[in-house]
Formats: sequence, structure tokens, C-alpha cells
Amino acid sequence: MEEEKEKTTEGTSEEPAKSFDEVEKSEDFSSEEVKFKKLDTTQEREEEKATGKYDASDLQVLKGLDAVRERPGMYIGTTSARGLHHLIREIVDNAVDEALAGYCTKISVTLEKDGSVTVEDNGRGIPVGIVQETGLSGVETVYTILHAGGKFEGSNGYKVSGGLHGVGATVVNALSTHVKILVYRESKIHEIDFENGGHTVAPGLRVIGDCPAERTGTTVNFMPDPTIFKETTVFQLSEVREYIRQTAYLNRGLSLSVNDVRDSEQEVHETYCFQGGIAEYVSFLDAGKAVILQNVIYFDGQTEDGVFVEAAFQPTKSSVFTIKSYCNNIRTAGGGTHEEGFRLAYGREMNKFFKMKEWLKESDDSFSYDDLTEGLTVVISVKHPDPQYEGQVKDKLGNQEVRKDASSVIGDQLAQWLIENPKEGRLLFERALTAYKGRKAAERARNAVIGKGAFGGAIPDKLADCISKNPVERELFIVEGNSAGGSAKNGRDAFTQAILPLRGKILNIEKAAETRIEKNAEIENMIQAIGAGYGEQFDINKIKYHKIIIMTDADVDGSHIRILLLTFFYRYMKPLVEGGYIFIAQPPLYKLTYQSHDYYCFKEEELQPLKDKLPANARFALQRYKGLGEMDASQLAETTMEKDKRKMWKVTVTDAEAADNALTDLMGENVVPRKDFITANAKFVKNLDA
Ligand code: 28F
Repeated sequence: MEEEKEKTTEGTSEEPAKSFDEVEKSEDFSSEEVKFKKLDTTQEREEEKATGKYDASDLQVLKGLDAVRERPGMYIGTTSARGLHHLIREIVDNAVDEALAGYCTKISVTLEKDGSVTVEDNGRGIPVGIVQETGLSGVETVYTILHAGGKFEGSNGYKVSGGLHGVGATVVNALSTHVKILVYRESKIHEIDFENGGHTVAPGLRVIGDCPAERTGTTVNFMPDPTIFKETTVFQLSEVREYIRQTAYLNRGLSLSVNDVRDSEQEVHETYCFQGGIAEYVSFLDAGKAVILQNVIYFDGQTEDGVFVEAAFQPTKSSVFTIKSYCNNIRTAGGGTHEEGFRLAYGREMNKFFKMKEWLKESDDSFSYDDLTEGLTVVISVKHPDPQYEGQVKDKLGNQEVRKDASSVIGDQLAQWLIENPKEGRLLFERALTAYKGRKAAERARNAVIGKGAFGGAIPDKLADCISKNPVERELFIVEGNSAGGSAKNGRDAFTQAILPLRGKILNIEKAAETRIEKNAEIENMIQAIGAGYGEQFDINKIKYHKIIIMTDADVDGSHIRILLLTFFYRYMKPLVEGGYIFIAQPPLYKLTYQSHDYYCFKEEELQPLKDKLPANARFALQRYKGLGEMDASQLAETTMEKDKRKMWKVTVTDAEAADNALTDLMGENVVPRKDFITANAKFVKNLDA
């Protein structure tokens, strides 16, 4: 465990940030006391308890603590190592809240030899007077009452990755075997102890000594309960250090120390304090990268609905886009409306500026967000009075107003910054242009890799294209199912025959609006393979094949797909049908083998005449083909694909119209029993060979 020297660095943000030391403790504390009854002392309360007279607040305390012990997962997510480390975060978060209120400048966390943890701050000290709402001292209120207002996100009330919204200290108390709290306040040192899951140890809160008036703050020592944290009660220094460091970046000027005194041979004492806040965090994240701008860009602002937005970012030459976002110092790994606000502002203002400078012409496309953010490192931090978290693990910020808040704070200041820093703006433009060019080159390379079509366009990777470049001799077989597709690929004449396997049912054309057609992968593959567009844009002069051959099984499904394909061609590539480019392959229905010679029947009515030709009592084998997949490559080739042997039907417009009508009847409103309807109409095309 290396000993790191004290870390304090100068801020890098524009204006020197006010450090917490400079904050004047100007408030008159007497005004703070107004909500706590001065009269009652804890002594009186203890006497009350001694008489066994439990009042409502005592019952409320017991109810709350037991609830937490019964279902700890409800409050800290899990009781694994992760949940154990949550205990530290809940206590530190309370100290950070005191810092956010402007009264605390130093927080320290110590991993003690006995396995307990001590957290201390130099804030005002938790109030010791009685809180009217609870009838308890401020300290006991914070450490034994589950605030009714404690917000649990989500319907199941599970703990969110965000803080416990002020009920964290009570949860820690309930899940600890002992807790000792020292409060330095009003020149007195007050102490209270809890044991076995939050039960107050007599005599409760009392004064144990004096301290200088300027010495104020809260110190909490707690020991996690091993009956709750069964997996482990051992804290990991690396986990604690990472959280402390992140908290220091997120709260600029706040000094946070982590001390590990468990091994007296190798104690660790580290202090983190960053005047530059999240701007310095971005520098830390970009350490070792080639940056485009020396200074990190930093904006912050408070919106009228009380949301504080901060954003820091720096462009680098790397190709990775890093964005880390936080709400109330809690990481929102799932992103959310604060990131969306950044995205809106960044995309809008950068492109607007580039067009205003005419680096981008009005007619040019705007840069995409990906172009603009390639190599960019961004940290966004928002402080929100009532955060709502979404997503599976509640790590996505859901407050809708934050999208606008972040977009306006960041957008306004980014627009201003670009005008004031045109040189840097130009560097950002060139970075985005590099990204744009890289993306286009990658697209071209990807298409080339997929196997450049004979004509250079992007072709679907499921297409086994043929080698010839002459569309007149090129044939495209659209084959139903991958197994038949495999046989067709093996049996084909690779110079002139291309194979496009079709997965199962393709889109039901009847019900699909034209836009959805494009989205259907099967249809899209077909459109790309044929290469002449579709619908209004169809251009017969661009077709890459002069024969498009539909090869589906002779069964009901095969007929169904055939009808769908014919309807598609008829509706979106009609010139193909009109020009006689569409064919239907005719695979055999039967194979009769007599004296090791194969005879094929392509229609039912051919079978009997074939049998009649055989000598009486001839012994022969008969195979009924149920699907293309039952034929091996050579059988499929010689019966259905070889130009001089195959039988194909050329589709005419009336055939396609029949398919279209069939489809409308079939898929339209008055749905009739599909199976017999398709079979009855499967023969609607005339038998015309090429
Ligand atoms: C090591 C952990 O928990 N620090 C805290 C304060 C200060 C005040 C406070 C906390 C009383 C009942 C609302 C002081 N003076 N460190 C900490 N420091 N809580 S927790 O008040 C809590 C109120 O509920 C404080 C005036 N106002 C507030």
C-alpha cells in the first residue's frame, strides 16, 4: 500500500473557486436553534424512560430500526461488500451535505484497527437541542428516526443508487453493533452511544467536556453488524479511496482524507482537495492522452427551479468518448436527462457556430453527435433537491426538467465561450471533421469488406453473389430457408447464379406500411441485392440480375412466401414483373428410382403416367419431396437450377395481380381459412419456361 503525499492542486477552472476555508461562518446560530425546544434536557427524557413510560417517539424509533434490520436490502440494496461500503457513503454524504450548506470544509474517514470506521467533519455539529417534530435531540433524530420524507424510488421501495435522502444515518445505526457520536458545539463536547442495532445506551446524550467555541463538528464511529453483513465486514481501502477521490472532485475545495490504520506497519494517510472540481476530474481522466485543448472547458449555473448544473469537458485525439454524470454526488452510470441536456446543447451550439463561421456550409449536413464527441471527455454534475432515478438499477436520472436545465445552462455558456474563443472553436471543428471523415472511410471499408457487389454498392452479407458482371446472364435465386440456401449455394453455377437465403416468414406486405418495408431485414436484403431501389425510386436500368428466381417449397408455407414475394415485386418493383424478369423455380414433387436411374415428377398428374411406362411388376423406389431442404446440392442443381434441365415458370403481370388479390383476400379483413385457400390458388401462374 503506497503512501501518497498530501494532494492539493490549484484549480484549472476560469475563476478561482472560493475554497471552503474562505466561507464566512456568518450565520447567527441562535436563529438555527429556533426550531429546537431549548428547555427539555436529555436528563429529563432519561428519567421519563426509566419510569418505563415510552412515548410515541420511542415506539417510532423502535419501529424504524427494526424495519431496517428486518429487510436491510430494502435500504442499502444488498448486504454484500457493496452494501457494507454503502454505510460509509451514507455517513460521508451527511457530512458532504453540511459542506454543501457551506459550513464544513474538512471531512475525514478512518478505517480503524478494530474494524470500525470513524467519519468526522468540521461542520456546525448535529444540533443537541430537542426537535419539536420528534421530541428527541437533533442527534437522536438524525440517528434513530427514519424520516417519513425519506424518499424511496420506484414502486417496490428499493434503495436507489442515489443517497437515502437523509435517512442514511438511521440505517447505519440499525445495521451496526455500536455507534458512538461526538458533537462539538457551543463550546461543549456531547456524546451519545447506540448498541445492537440502534438502541440508545444510557444515559443517552450528555456533555462529556468542554471545547473551544470555534471547534465545531460531528464525529461518528460505527461497527458494522456481522450478523447483517455475513459476506464480509472488511472494508477495501481502494473502494473507499475511489469514493473519497470522486467526492473531492465533485465538491471543489472540500478537503477529504482517507486514513487506514488497520496495519500499524503500513498506515495510509491521503488527503484529496481539488480547487478545480470536476474540471480537474476531467484532467485526471485525460491524464496520458493527447489533448486538443490545454484547458478544460467548464460551465456552471443555477436554474430558477433550484437545480445546480456543472459541466466540464476536454477534447482529445483519442477515439473514445468518455462521459461520467452525477446527481447529488452519486454516479448516474445509466445517464439520464442531465446527459440528454448536454447532448442537445453540444450538438446544437457547435453546429450553429461552425455554420455561422461558414466552416460548415448551410447546405452541408451538420456533424453528428458522434462526430462532435469523438475523443471528448465529459463530466456532468447536477445538484437536485428531489432527484428521481429510473432504470433497472435506478442509476438513470429521470427528472424531465433537468433536460432543459442542463441544455440551457450548458448551451448558453458554450455559445458564449465559442464566440470568445474562436481559435479553440476551430480546433474543435477540425477534430469533428477528422471524426466525420474517419466514419465515412470506415463505412466504405465495411462495404468493401462485406464483399463489394459486382457494381460497388453495399450488398447484404447473406447474399452469395455470382462472379459475372453482366446483368443479362446473372441470376438471383431467392431461396426459402437456410438449409435449402446452403444446398443451392453448393449446387449453383457460381459464375452466373447468386443465392439469397430468405429466413422463414418475410414481412406480411399487406399489413406493413411502406416505411416498415425498409426496416424488414429480409426485404432490405432483397432490395440491396437487386440494386435498383424500390417503390417510386425503382430504376429498372440498375437491376443487377435479369432473372430473379423464387425458389420455395411446394408446401403451404412455400406458397405463402411465394405469394408475399410476388406481391412485393408487383407493388414495389412492378417493372420487374412487367419485363418478365421474375421466375418461379419448380422443384420436383417426386423422385422415382428404377434400376438405379432417377426420374422426377414436377406435378401430381405426372406420376401415374410415369409409373405406367414401367414394366409390369417393376420394382421402383418413390420419394415425395416435402421441401427443398430434402434434396442435396447436386439433386437441387440438376432438377431445379441447371439451365438445360430445370423447369421454371415466368411470372406475368396477371399472375402477380392474382397473387396481390390472393394476398389481399388472404391477409385483408375477411380472412378465410389460410391453408386450403393458398393450396387452391398455388397454381395460379402459367407454366412458361425461360
Ligand atoms: C460524520 C458525519 O453527519 N454531519 C452533520 C449536521 C449539521 C446539522 C444537521 C447534520 C436536525 C434534525 C435536521 C446543524 N446546525 N457528519 C455529519 N452535520 N445535521 S449531520 O441538522 C440536522 C437537523 O434533522 C445542523 C443547524 N442546522 C443543521
